[in-house]
Amino acid sequence: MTLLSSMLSHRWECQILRLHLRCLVDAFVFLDKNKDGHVNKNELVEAINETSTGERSSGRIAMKRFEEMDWDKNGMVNFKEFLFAITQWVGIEDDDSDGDEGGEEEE
Ligand SMILES: [Ca+2]
Ligand SMILES: [Ca+2]
Repeated sequence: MTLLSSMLSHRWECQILRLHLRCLVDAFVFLDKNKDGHVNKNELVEAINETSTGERSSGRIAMKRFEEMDWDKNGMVNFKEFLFAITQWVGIEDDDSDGDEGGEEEE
């Protein structure tokens, strides 16, 4: 019984995760206008123009977001960078665990 319920909840989590992933993939595909697997600034601006109602600030915010996403600063955001940035913003991984032990950075 407990096994079953944990299995069910695990399945449920997978389902949610899959939904999230799907959303993220959809979002990325939406941004990647020429479908080369990277989102550049122009594509981001284009996407913003499509979605926003012509507010100037949204473009600036988008640029800031872009800089945040583009970890290796090559002017393009690939899906990995995109995914990583989203998880950072949403805080999927370690949300406020106190203590400063986790200062590892992989390079
Ligand atoms: Ca592209
Ligand atoms: Ca990049």
